[in-house]
Amino acid sequence: MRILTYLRIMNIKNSAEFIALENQYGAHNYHPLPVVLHKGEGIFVWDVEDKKYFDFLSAYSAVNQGHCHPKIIEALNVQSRKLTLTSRAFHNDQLGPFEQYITDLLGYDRVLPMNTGVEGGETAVKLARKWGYTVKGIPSNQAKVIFASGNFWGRTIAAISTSQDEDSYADFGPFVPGFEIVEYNNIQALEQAFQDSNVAAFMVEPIQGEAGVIMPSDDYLKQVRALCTKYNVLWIADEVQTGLGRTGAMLCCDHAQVKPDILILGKALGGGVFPVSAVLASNEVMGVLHPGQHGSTFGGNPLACAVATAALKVLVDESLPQNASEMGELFRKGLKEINSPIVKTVRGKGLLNAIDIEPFGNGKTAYDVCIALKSNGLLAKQTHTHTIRFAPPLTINAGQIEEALQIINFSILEIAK
Ligand code: IF1
Repeated sequence: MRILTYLRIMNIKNSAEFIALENQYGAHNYHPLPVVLHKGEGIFVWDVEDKKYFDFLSAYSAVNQGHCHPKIIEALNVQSRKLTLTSRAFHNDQLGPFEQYITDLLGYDRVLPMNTGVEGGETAVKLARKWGYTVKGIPSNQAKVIFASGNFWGRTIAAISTSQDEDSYADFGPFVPGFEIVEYNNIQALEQAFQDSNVAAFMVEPIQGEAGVIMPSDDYLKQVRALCTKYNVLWIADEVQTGLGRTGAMLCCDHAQVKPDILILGKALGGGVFPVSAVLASNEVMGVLHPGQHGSTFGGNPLACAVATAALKVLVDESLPQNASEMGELFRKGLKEINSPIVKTVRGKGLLNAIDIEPFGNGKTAYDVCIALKSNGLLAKQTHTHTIRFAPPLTINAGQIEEALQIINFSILEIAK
């Protein structure tokens, strides 16, 4: 029976059959676009019928360096033949050099490697609480962490405890206490919340991704920095999505020339290969953790360290933050030239961009635009009903931007008919 099933799977060739398998045997926790991919190279992916697409999602910014970047795959191959996992019960010869490289590159004293982005967030919250008790002097179990409205930082119980999106949190309670929400981009509300001396930290994305590429006012991050310093509150920046070149600087916070106390990275740190996340902080903050108080079986494994080091070096060696900045300008200029009343707004920074679509008279939504884009050879994903995110790999060049703009232009005009 098992062999028969195997043969059946081996014989399956077309997209519809792969989709049917997922529908029958998988959990229905996603609603993907109906495309089945089997190959990726640079900014392109191919479906099982070998149709080629521009990838304008980049696995939610996890593939900033482009699909199967040769240097990252080389690092993966070389290390995977030598040593892949030791656990942190022993040292390995990849962890130290990775830690040195990433802290030097980003200007932090110490790093704590984890795996997924949400584990990075959990780590940051634990660090902040412990710092709150052992350094700031918050009474036991009274620490508060403040989050911005519209935040998204993953799917764990702690992460959904700060969510205001019903799909994310409904029917998953009870939730983690000690969290509070203040309005994003509202500095007065933040200062109000900081009046409570039990506040240990404020966690915020410099640009909110899932919320729809929502950018704060120009001085917001500078003011957040100043307020956190004034009230002795740790500022945690969730740069899981915005970090590592995506917005046209190595970190999105670099645009405002401010440095968070705790920095969370994920996604592109794994070079599009597998999950690697990291939390960076000062000696004072990271120093609150002692052996046995936090960790993970896979965090800091030699394969991850080799891949992450290669992933960072590609960003630096190929000046991808700079390219993202230039290509982003070009791309938004082109989007703004699309001559259609249904494109309501164009916004973004670097290659993290979005457009809002005017609700159609014909009942069509951003999802329908994504379907049209797909049939014309470009993959993008809607967020909420009327927003489409455009975030290609940072290796894209000007000619490819122009070509992609033509597809977007054509698809929007087509669907608005
Ligand atoms: C899903 C969106 C993106 C993140 C920020 C932490 C995490 C994420 C700022 C957690 C993850 C994801 C997860 C993915 C969809 C996705 C997403 F559509 F929800 F909005 F990227 F834009 N902080 N974002 O954006 O990282 O644990 O997943 O590694 O399906 O949940 P993770």
